[in-house]
Parts: sequence; C-alpha cells; structure tokens
Amino acid sequence: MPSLRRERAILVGVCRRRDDRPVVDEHLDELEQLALTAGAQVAGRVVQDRGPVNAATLLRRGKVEELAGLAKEAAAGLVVFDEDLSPAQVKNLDAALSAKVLDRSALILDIFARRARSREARTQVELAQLRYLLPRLTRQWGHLSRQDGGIGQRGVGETQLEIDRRLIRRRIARLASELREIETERVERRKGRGGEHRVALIGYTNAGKSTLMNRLTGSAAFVEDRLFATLDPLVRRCARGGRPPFLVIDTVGFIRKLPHHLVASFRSTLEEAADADLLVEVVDASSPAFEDHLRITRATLEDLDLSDRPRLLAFNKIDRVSEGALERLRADHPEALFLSALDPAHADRLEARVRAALGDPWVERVVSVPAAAAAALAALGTAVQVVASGWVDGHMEVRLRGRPADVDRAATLLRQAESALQPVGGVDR
Ligand SMILES: Nc1nc2c(ncn2[C@@H]2O[C@H](COP(=O)(O)OP(=O)(O)OP(=O)(O)O)[C@@H](O)[C@H]2O)c(=O)[nH]1
Ligand SMILES: [Mg+2]
Repeated sequence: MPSLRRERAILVGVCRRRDDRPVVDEHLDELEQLALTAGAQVAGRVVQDRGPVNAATLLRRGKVEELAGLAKEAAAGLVVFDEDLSPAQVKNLDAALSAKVLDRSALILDIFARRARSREARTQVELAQLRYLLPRLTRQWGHLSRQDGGIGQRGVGETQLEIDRRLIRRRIARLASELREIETERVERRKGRGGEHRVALIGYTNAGKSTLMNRLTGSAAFVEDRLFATLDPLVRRCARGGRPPFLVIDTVGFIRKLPHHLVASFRSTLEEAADADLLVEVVDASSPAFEDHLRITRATLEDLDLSDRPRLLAFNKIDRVSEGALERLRADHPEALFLSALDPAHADRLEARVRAALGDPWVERVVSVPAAAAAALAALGTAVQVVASGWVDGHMEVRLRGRPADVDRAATLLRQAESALQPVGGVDR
C-alpha cells in the first residue's frame, strides 16, 4: 500500500438523494478524521450534487475537471473518495487526475496496516489488504506500487500480472492458514482463563471504550482522539472494591462501510467478544452522528452473529452534551446508562450495572487448613477472597468467597497443601 504520510489529500463525496448534503458532509468529516489518522493532510473537498453519475468515473465530467484543477492548485497527490470505487473507476480516475486515488476501504486498510502491532493483527490486516488488492491488481496498480515500492512491483504486462496474481493468491492461502493457527492458540488461551464472567466493550471507533476499560480495570490501554486506536483486543480483570472479579475485553471499534474483508479477517479477534456474557455497547453521546453509529454497530454485530448477546447500552461523553439533549436521550433510551468516562463515580455506576446484569456469582464456603498451609492461602490469587479466619482445634478455619468453580479449586489447592504437610485431615465443612 502506498504511504500516505504527509500526503496532501482532496476528499470527494457524492450526493445520492435530494436531502443528502448534510449527510455527505458529515461522512466527509469522518473521512477527514480517517485521512488525518493515516497521516495525510486534507487540502480540500469536492462534493458532487445529486444527479446522474458517470459509471466510468463515478463523477460527471465537469466534476472530474474541477477535482483535477483543485488537486493541482493544492498540490495534492492524493484523492480519497468516501464511496467504494470499482477497480475500473480507480483506474480511470487515476488517469484523469494524475494523483493517487483511494476509496474509503483502502484508506481504512491503510490505517489498520499502520497500526497493527501483534502478529495476529498484522496477519489479519495483510490478508484483508491482499483480498482487497487482488481484483484491483491491474497495470495501473503495478505502476503505482512501483513508484512506492509496494506490492506487485512488476506490472509490466499481462503475463507478469498473472504471475503477481498467483503469488498473491499463494500468500493469501499462507496467511489464512497462519491465522487459523493463531486462532487455535487464542482459543486455548481463552480456555485457560477459567470461569470468570466476561464483559466486552464494543461500539463505534472513538466512543471511549478503552478509556472505560482503563477506568474499570485500572489498566493503561492506549487511548487517543484518533480513529482505531485499538486493534488488538485487550483483556483485563476488574477487581475493585473487594467484589467478585470479572474480565473486561476492549475491542476494535466499528465504522461505517468497514471493508468486509476486514470484518472477515478480524472475525477471530472479535470472537473475544463472542463468548462474552455481556456486551457493553458504548456510544459517543456527544457525536452528532451517534444514531448512525448505533445503527452501524448493530448491523456489524448482526454480521458477526452477535446480535442476540445480552447487551447494556452505555452513552458515554455526556460531559459534552447539553442538558436538553441529555433529557431527550434519557427519554428515548430509558434502559440505557449515561456516563462520562472522565468521571470516576460514573465508572462505579457502570460497574454496578454490569454486575447487576451478570448476577452475583459468589458463594461462601468454610475450609479448614493447618497453620503451615497458610502460605497456600497467599497463592490463591484474586479470584477467591478470604473473608474470615480463626483457630479451631489447632487448625485454621477460613471462610472463602468467590465463584463456585474458583472456591472449589481453592479448596482443592488448600487440601493438597495440607496433605503434603499432614497426611490426615483437611476437612471441608
Ligand atoms: N470528553 C470526554 N472525552 C472522552 C470520554 N471518554 C473518552 N474520551 C476521549 O475520547 C477519545 C477516544 O477514546 P478511546 O477510549 O481511545 O476510544 P475507543 O472507543 O477505545 O476508540 P478506538 O480504539 O479508536 O475504537 C480520547 O481522546 C478520550 O480521552 C468522555 O466521557 N468524555
Ligand atoms: Mg480503543
């Protein structure tokens, strides 16, 4: 993929219906965020009003000319369309504009490629990129890529093109099989995590998922006022205030027109959310497009077969919402939680609602252990709490609290510690 860093870019939107202009402008605002996230500088916008489109270039002839003029004037080497372009349209526009032409999907792929860190994310992104690139691999692409030292560097003729295509197909097969391996590892890891409840934060990009995750778990996940700050799901334990711990999973954000190759490739990552007991749907209440965000989030969940999961709707960033707008939101969504991740008291409210939704899973049980096994108590970890202890007939009695499976495991551990020291005894009451 070409490097977009410090490129000057013109953004292009197309009105499809009479009342479309404000929507197109809003989508271009988001496209601008995406372009900035990719490292480009936005030098201007062109919007084609509603009317017939020219299938060869999407834009009518006059608009292509206007765009070419603007690109030249602004010394812009990059033109980004908010709409998906067919391979032929990219080729025709490239020829007409003497600038690199990208559509929204290509831009999102570029951002993901730039931000992917883990082996899994990198594999997923490369797979998505190659699947996107394959049908677009024309001489034109070869030409562009040669300039930038990217994929498909030859592109000197149809035969070479066929060779490139075959190489790419082979690489796709390799990456897909690598990904299956990584997935198996991930499933194993997940199994190893034991029986704690799992809560996944999901929602549109930049809604504040990672900020809430940090609040709940005291971790320091990467937070940034840019799109797609998070690509790798992060799992952390919420163990505040002596309550039963649960796991919080931070996930990659959704966005409108998320390239379907990317959704397909990130499926395994998103499966971290799939076996969650609860999805917290985080919405940026201060965004003028929040309703759109909600709709897109739900459509993506549907895509991922996750729409039947128990869900808690959480409107975030209410510190940036006027009283009146907040009142309306509350009336429209009486079941939802309203919070600001910046307010620590709100994190407590979120935690309380999450716990209420999960149900309190704790049981208490008294276990008798010899004094010498006290060290084993320290090794129980955070899943089980010792709520009381006392001495009875030379044994220490402890009252354990936690999830049934964790308490069972702890009792076994203590019993083993005890039998190593003293063959008889170790009575559960
Ligand atoms: N004013 C305000 N800003 C917030 C709030 N929550 C998060 N932010 C800011 O919003 C921006 C995005 O926050 P993140 O936590 O990175 O959002 P995210 O949903 O994880 O985003 P991605 O990982 O990109 O999908 C950051 O600049 C946060 O500081 C909030 O309640 N109020
Ligand atoms: Mg994040």
